[in-house]
Amino acid sequence: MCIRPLKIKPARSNPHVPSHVLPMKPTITAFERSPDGGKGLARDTRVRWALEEVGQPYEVRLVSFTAMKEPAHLAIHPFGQIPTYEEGELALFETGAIVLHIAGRHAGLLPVDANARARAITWMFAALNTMEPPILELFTAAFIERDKPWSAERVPAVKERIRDRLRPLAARLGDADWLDGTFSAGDLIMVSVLLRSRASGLLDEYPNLAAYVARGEARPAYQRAFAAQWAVNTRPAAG
Ligand code: GTB
Repeated sequence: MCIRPLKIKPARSNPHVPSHVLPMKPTITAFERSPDGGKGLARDTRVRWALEEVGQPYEVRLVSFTAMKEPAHLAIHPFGQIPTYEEGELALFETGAIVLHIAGRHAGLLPVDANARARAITWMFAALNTMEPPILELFTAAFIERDKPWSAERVPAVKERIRDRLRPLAARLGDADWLDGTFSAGDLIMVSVLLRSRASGLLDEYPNLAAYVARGEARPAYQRAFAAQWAVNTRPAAG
């Protein structure tokens, strides 16, 4: 049987490809094996999610912890981390910048109204600058430094600092579905950041935030992003 290569029409003339799809597929990097075994907590998931929300196909280059610290990767990511984003001549790192770039290039993640757009971007910054630091601090205190003598004393204090952030966020969200009207890149980053706090049990202390995160996870685009990283992280090890 002769299998002919599938000819894909350029995005503009193919009625099945949205007109905002980029002519060149962007490539992101992700862990060859995430330490979380596919729970979706590594930060490539939020970039995959953004790309899925806007219907932009993408390629993934998997990198090992060793490769991340080598010159080829350091040329793209000065801190030797994942994820990165390459699109033609453009190479980006930092998930906030990457998601903002995707949201700027495509419809669907930022409102058209200038003020609403600015507010959505504000929520992205709030997630990354105000919510994420204490959540990461807990990970450091409870896991990375769990054998240190200060860990037991430090964990409750850090948990309290997280509550100090979750409480006002829960109050602001109230019974709304999303932080400022319709779902935006602000919600995408916020949900992604809050997911990292779920294992601690703190998120469940704020039922509206737990429901907010569940709403984010239930979005078909999130499901596709999660499934894609799950497939990578649960595939059999190469023999
Ligand atoms: N501020 C940067 C961004 O938002 O892009 C942070 C990027 C970052 O921390 N990348 C991590 C990384 O490359 C992966 S996501 N680490 C390797 C290194 O620094 O050498 C962080 C992460 C890792 C593991 C889990 N986990 O196993 O649950 C969750 C999140």
